[in-house]
Amino acid sequence: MKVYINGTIYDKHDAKISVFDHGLLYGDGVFEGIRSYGGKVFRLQQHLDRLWDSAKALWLEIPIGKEQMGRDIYSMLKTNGIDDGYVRVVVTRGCGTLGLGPDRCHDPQVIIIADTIALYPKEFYEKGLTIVTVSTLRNHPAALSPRIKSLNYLNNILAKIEGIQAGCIEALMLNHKGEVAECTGDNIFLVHKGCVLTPPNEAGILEGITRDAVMTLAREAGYEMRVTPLTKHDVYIADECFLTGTAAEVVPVVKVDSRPIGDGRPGPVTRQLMQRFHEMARSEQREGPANRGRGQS
Ligand code: PXG
Repeated sequence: MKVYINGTIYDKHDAKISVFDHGLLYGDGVFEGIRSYGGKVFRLQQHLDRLWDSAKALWLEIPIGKEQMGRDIYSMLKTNGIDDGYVRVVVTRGCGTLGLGPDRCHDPQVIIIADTIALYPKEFYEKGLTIVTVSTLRNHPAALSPRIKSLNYLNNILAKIEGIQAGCIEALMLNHKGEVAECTGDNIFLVHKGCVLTPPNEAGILEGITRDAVMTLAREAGYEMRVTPLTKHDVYIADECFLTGTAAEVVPVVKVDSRPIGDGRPGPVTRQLMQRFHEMARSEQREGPANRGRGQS
């Protein structure tokens, strides 16, 4: 496997970054996790836009343009012979002094890793996940906005640890107001009385690209799609619950905090949207996303 660092291609074992890089010293940098289906990168432009927005929020200038980055992502998929896979793009602040100062760093590192992705076991998609609400609150947006996909994921990792200790693969995080925010690496949706519900950006979440795609699909399928603040109460009384994310795609949740959601099995709306998401990924692979109502959220 080959890895890209600043335009140079290295063998996996030779792809190395300095111990003085502020990405390592401070988690100072940004990243994206992107899927490719049949050799076509899913929602490439949206991922690039989010990466550039995250970097801008951190006063970090990405040393190449979006078009170049897009070409380099495709070329790394080709180099590694991957059609259905996962691309991790990382931009670090680069080397500086041992002090915090981002202004002392002048050599940001752009890393592209194109790999295959280990899917969640099939039974999760058939039987649904069990998750718990954890005590670690999602970052306060005024402290470190969850809209920034930064290399500092400790907030999510602390929540994930709580989830693991409770025997769960995902964990539900609330925000500082006690509202439902998102899971550690996935956005959350509920289905209640035929409406599809998901928390708004103001709840302090990553604006997920899978979430955006699924909101479009829910509207296209004729459901009322409500982007609205949600509480644990809404989760407990929901008919269905599911998560969305680049890694997970669309995955049902059947139990939250030991309470069965609905009848405790993946519901019909969830199954329909899972199906439509796979069709969308396959069709965009052929046609591109141009006519699919992007940006409706
Ligand atoms: N919330 C958070 C906090 C995330 O990190 C999502 C929501 C879903 O966003 P997208 O754009 O992917 O629909 C994420 C994304 C991993 C992994 O290795 C996690 C993500 C993406 C890729 C890989 O666990 N999280």
